[in-house]
Amino acid sequence: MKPTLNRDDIARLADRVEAAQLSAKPIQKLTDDYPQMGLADGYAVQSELRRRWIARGHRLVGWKAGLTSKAKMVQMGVDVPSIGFLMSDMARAENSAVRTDDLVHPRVECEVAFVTKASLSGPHCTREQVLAATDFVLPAIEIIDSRFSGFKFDLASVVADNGSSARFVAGGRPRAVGDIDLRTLGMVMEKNGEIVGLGASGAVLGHPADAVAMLVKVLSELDEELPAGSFVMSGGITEAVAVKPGDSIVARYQELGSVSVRFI
Ligand code: 0L1
Ligand code: MG
Repeated sequence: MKPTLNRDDIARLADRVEAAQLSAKPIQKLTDDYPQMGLADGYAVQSELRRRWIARGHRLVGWKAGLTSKAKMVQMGVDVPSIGFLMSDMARAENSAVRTDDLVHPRVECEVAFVTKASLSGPHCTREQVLAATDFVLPAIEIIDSRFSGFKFDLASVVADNGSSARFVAGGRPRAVGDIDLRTLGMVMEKNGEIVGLGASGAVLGHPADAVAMLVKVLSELDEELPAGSFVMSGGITEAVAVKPGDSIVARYQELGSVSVRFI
C-alpha cells in the first residue's frame, strides 16, 4: 500500500490525531483539509501513531478488525472493513469501571476475540489457517471512541484514527475453536439490564475467522504479519451502542459465557 501524501504531511496528520486521542478533544475529519488522502495514507498515519505509542513505552498486544458487519457498515456509511492496533494501556479488567472523562463519545461493541498460538501472514490467509493458528476464542467488549466530531468521517480518516480504538475488555470462558460453531454463536448485549442488541457471530463477514483473515491480508499489504500470542478482535456483531457515566454493559454469549464493563 503506497501513500500519496509525503512524510511531513503524514507526521502533521499524526500530530493532529494524536492530540485528539490524548486530549479527548474532537477534530474534523482529515479529508476536509487533505481531500486527496486515500486509504494508504490513513494506514501510514496509523503506523506513525503506533510507532509513537510504542516509543511512549507501551506494548503492542494485538489488532482489531473493524467495520466487519453489515450493521456497522450501514451505521457508519462505509463498505470496506478496516484494521487497527491494540496497545497494552488500552486493556481494562473485566467488570472494571472505565472512565469516560478521557474519551470523546464512547460506544461499545460486543465481539469474538481470538488469541493466536502461531503467526499468520500473507495476502492469501484463509479462514482455515486462522482457525489452525488460534489458541482459543473468548468474548470481548470494544470501547470505540472516534476522535471525529459527531462520528463524521470517511474510511481514510477513521483508519488514521486507528479505527476509533480506545479501550477493550476480555472475559467469559475461553474455548478452543474446534469445540464450537463460530458461524452461529448467539450473543445478547444488555445495557443497564435492557437488551440493546442481539445477533450471531456469523454477522461478522459470515464467520469471525474471515475477519481475522482479512486483517492478516491488510497487514501483509503493510509488510507486517500477525505474530503468535496476538489478541485479535474480529469486529462488532451488532451496531455500536453509546454509553455514558453510570451505564453498565453485559454481553452474554452462547458457549463463551459473558463479559461486562461499567462506565464512570
Ligand atoms: O471497531 C469498529 O468496527 C469501529 C470502526 C470505526 C468506526 C466507528 O467509530 O464506529
Ligand atoms: Mg470493533
